[in-house]
Amino acid sequence: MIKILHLSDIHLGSGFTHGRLNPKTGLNTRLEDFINSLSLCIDRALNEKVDLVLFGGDAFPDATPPPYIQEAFASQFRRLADAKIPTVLLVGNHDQHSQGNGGASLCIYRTLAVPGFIVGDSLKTQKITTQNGDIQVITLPWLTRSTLFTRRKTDGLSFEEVSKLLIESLTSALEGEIRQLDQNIPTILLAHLMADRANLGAERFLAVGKGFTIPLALLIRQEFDYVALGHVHKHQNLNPSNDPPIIYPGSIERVDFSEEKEEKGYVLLEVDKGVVNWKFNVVPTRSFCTIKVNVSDQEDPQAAILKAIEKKQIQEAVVRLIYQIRSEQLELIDTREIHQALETAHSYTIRPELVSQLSRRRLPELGVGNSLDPIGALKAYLDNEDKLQDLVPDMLEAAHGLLNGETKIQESLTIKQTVLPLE
Ligand SMILES: [Mn+2]
Repeated sequence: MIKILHLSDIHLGSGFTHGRLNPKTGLNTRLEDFINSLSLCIDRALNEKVDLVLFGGDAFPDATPPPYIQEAFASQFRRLADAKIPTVLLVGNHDQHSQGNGGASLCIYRTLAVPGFIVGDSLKTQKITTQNGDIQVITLPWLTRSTLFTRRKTDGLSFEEVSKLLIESLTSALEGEIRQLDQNIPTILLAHLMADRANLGAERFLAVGKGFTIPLALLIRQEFDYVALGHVHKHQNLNPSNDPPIIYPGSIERVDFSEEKEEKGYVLLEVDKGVVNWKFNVVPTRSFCTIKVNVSDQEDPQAAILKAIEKKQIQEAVVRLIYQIRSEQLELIDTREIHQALETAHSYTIRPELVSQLSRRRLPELGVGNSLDPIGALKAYLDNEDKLQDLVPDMLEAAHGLLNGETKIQESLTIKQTVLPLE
């Protein structure tokens, strides 16, 4: 069996706003967190003596990371080169220049001819010899319209038309690769893409512009023993019947709060022609913690906020406190005390949200998609207003009268003057 470590979406150098400067190193603590996670992945590859490492793309937030971040990435991957572990670095959307030209941040590894390193920046089948036998890896980097066509072919076409052309073009190009595969050795497709059944993580906010969605049917091929994906930050297997497994390992660290509840890690797998075993491995990462509390109906909003903070494990976590409050309650808030309560967090933000007194409760019966006649709407309103219960028969009668064009409604209206409470 050939043993492989599959990781993806490193995004080294992102999320600095959630960190702080480490005075000892001069580095942002979130960069240190990301480097730590990456080094745990590389440690595992070395300890397991894997035969191959597959990186699914998105090394950095963009194609031109500052040199010290490039260096941090390189010094981790160098450990694989030193141990003579073949490594494939796939190009993700964040690694490409947004204009499609100018190469990718990872191409330097090919230029330098790092032994055993392959950069996947085009659709190509790579035959790799490992200490436990040969394997073929088809690399499929992030596709843009310029990857598969000349500009003229797509000029004037809508996004949907371009998308359809691209899928057609990709289908035949992939078919071409599949036909020339060696039938006797295991095959892996390594691709950076958005599959049409993927459960989105943060990537939907990070991507610049709209990308192409690839139909799952294109990936479920009996010729593949394992499909190693990158792009979506939430770990998942898109093909639970595992024929083949279609795996997003997800990002190795939390890029933002949308990944608060996700476990982060990498996949270890063993593969042979027609046989595959894989397992997701969790990397311990810094926790993110959202504290959201509505204190607008609290007599002591300060106490309610402090209590909400107390309930959470905020030690060394990246914390965001969001509290909803009425403007006249603001003077009851002692921000100094809240800062103190959050002191043990790694970093935190505080966001008060003003609740307008005029904002009304929303009735689900009156929501979008429900159509009610005026009487139905009035009934729904009255059902939810306890204070008006005594008036219900009169008001309904008056409403019926109004709708029927009657003018004799004076009597019932006079009552309202005295009783209608306005909130
Ligand atoms: Mn991506």
